[in-house]
Amino acid sequence: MTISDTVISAISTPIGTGGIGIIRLSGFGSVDIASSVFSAAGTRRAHSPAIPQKFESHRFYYGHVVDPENMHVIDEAMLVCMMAPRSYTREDVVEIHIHSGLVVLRETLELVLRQGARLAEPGEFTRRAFLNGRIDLIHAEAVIDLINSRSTSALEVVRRHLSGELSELIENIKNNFFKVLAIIDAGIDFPDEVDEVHDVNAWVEMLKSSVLEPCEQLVDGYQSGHFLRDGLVLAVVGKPNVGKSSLMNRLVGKQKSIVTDVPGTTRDLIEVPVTIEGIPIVFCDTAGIHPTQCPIEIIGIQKARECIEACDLVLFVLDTATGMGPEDLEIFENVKGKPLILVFNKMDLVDKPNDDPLPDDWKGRPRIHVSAKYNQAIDSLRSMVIEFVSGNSLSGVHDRIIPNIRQKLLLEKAVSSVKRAISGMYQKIPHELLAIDLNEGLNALNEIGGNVNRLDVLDRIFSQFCIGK
Ligand SMILES: Nc1nc2c(ncn2[C@@H]2O[C@H](COP(=O)(O)OP(=O)(O)O)[C@@H](O)[C@H]2O)c(=O)[nH]1
Ligand SMILES: [Mg+2]
Repeated sequence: MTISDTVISAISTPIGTGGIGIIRLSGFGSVDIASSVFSAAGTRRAHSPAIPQKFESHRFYYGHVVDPENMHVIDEAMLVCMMAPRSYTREDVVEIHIHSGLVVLRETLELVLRQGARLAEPGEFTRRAFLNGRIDLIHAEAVIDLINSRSTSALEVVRRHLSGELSELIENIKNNFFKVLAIIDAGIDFPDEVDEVHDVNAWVEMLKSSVLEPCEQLVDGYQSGHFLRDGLVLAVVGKPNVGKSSLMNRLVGKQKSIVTDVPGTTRDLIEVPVTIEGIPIVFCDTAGIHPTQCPIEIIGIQKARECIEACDLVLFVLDTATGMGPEDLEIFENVKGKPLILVFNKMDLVDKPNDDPLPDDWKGRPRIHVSAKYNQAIDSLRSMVIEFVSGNSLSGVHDRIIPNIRQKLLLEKAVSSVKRAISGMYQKIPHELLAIDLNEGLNALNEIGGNVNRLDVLDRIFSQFCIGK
């Protein structure tokens, strides 16, 4: 059962120096194409390309990649065929393992393309696996995450998705949903036998506990834990010259941002991804926020505001020496809706950090005095960041399923449809109208697992892959 008769091919290993590189082919006819450029050792084919070869499925053959036009040997190789449906794509798949030099890899790929294969698009192998029903969309997305995982905690999350736990959970919720829908449908078809939604409370209870709450828990899982997978985005924010760039450089352990005593040095957003204690964190150094006429700074400040909007945690940097000013108060208005740590920098300039009372709405925020320049209390600040992540998500990462953003949006859609249906039940709206809301919720859940009719959605998902996967 193939979706397409075209054979696709790509280099499936990263380009660079390494022991081996793999060219992968998938589709009906891939064995013939591979066979035309490969000669198994110890056979007479090495001298005559016309002699046919047979390969057993799932068995490695040693031989050479040979250009059939001139019998020129390109490299030593191992070849393995995985015949449909026992393969990654459920189609006939062939892998040719050769040395990983870019030249031999390209030459071999070129040969394969000349023999009739087409260059695979990013994610096309996995897309075929999905379209051939070998994996659902949740699994396909977990493969992307696995490839992109930058930390052990992210990997842990992904493993659970790969093992099908999220798919199972969604299936369960859907089954519960079906039960409720079946009864409501019965109400539509046989209105006399099912005397309306008799016990509204019982139905609401059932919808709440078996559909609404599990969906909401998954949405919560995203809110509090998505940065385990996507990385925590941390914005370093403050007015010019308070030491934001110095602080970021300290935290990431590299001189990534330019530091000078000229206010307005950082004009662009500078993003540095690092992994701290297994957690991926993207530090963003931002332009100092203040009133300015400079057009470059204005763009930088706009980017800083967007970064604040999108980030998970703000380090709001203040100058201990000069104290809090009206500009700081104004910046606070921009960041107060976010989880934040107040970082009083330049503590080296004062004998004793001043303990002036903070404005009321600043109170209760975690705060710390540091010196970015002299590396004082930076480790404590780093611990506060880790603590923030831990408090939010690390506890129980092993028994947590964390959906991705696409899945979360669909879960939210399901939640709001079910809520609408519940309020409709209380208002005793007609069954037909209830069924519309419930069906909408069910469709959203279906879409999570891959019941997606829209090509653009699939294109977007699979384009996140690299070529060769
Ligand atoms: N004394 C002292 N100076 C600092 C400290 N952190 C930064 N600076 C200085 O403050 C100036 C502005 O620093 P920078 O990191 O560029 O600030 P930004 O504009 O907020 O990014 C530079 O001259 C830094 O050397 C600190 O902890 N103590
Ligand atoms: Mg700066």
